Amino acid sequence: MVISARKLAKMPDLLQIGGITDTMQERLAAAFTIHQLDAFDADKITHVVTNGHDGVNPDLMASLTNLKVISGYGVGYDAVDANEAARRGIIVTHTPNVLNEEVATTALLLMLSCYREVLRDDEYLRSGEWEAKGNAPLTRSADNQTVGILGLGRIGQAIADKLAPWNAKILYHTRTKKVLPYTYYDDLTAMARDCDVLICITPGGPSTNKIVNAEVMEALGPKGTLINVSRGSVVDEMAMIEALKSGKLGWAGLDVFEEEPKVSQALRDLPNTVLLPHVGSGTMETRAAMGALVVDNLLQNLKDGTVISPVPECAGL
Ligand code: A2R
Repeated sequence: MVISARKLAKMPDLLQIGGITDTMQERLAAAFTIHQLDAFDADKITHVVTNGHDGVNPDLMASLTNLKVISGYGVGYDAVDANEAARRGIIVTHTPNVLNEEVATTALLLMLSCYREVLRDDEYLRSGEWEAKGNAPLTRSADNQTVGILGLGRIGQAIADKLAPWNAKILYHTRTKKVLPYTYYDDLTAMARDCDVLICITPGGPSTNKIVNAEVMEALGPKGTLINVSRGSVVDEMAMIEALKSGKLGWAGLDVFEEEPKVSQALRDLPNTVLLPHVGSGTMETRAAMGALVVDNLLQNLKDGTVISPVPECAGL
């Protein structure tokens, strides 16, 4: 199809921050003129596509005087100041729900890998130790554990559901008690003391910054397992490394880190960790669903000024 220069000139201007998939690119290119960060006219940009890691920094947001929508690829939006966006009349969107099951699977994958020492035993076989030394050392059973979930929202509830076949007893800590058949703790340290596994799945940002601190990790204890599939900022990483080194904390399964993609050598050197490169939602199926929602939000906004999945701060716009 030949698109006339006149039609191209009329297409609204979209600023792309970070990578997008080919399918997203194709759908967006049919409706927008797409600009990259190294060459764009700030006054022309009406829409932005970004991701949970890059977001939109405050200076950039302030410079985009005609911005209407920031469409984010991911459920977490702590890299965008959503309150400031709402104040400026900019709608921020994200991709809730479509990734619940995948991130929950990642949490289970990390928990089971810690309990059953999957990495150690894989290495035991590959290195020839099985043949040389005989059977691998025994591991711990992941059945019948008490699991504390920090943040029992959409994903937290999917994690609780997925734990049912392991006969887990579910505890949770949130700021407000939910109407759910699980045991509520208004104190995170008290919950950590009472559980075998602590799974973090709150949003990032100031209210959760380092709430999993040394005290919480010591309460979880030498036999305890910490799983983080939320944001690196939720856990005090230095304190975690010390606790894992000294044996005050037993194991950690981590998908997120304080300074991604940099991961401290100290953490990499620890044998009692399972580390993933932030792939909680990273399957082809789930990323396709997230990408579709990112584009649908932008296209719907072009059509009628609304969006499908605004973040709560922008829901009234
Ligand atoms: O505190 P509440 O009652 O608003 O419950 C929310 C909880 N939460 C917190 N819990 C303890 N201390 C806090 N400061 C705090 N802030 C929020 O986290 C709620 O139960 C949960 C968040 O649930 P949703 O909003 O449904 O988020 P979703 O889709 O489960 O995703 C959670 C996060 C994302 O923001 C990404 O950072 C990550 O998972 O992928």
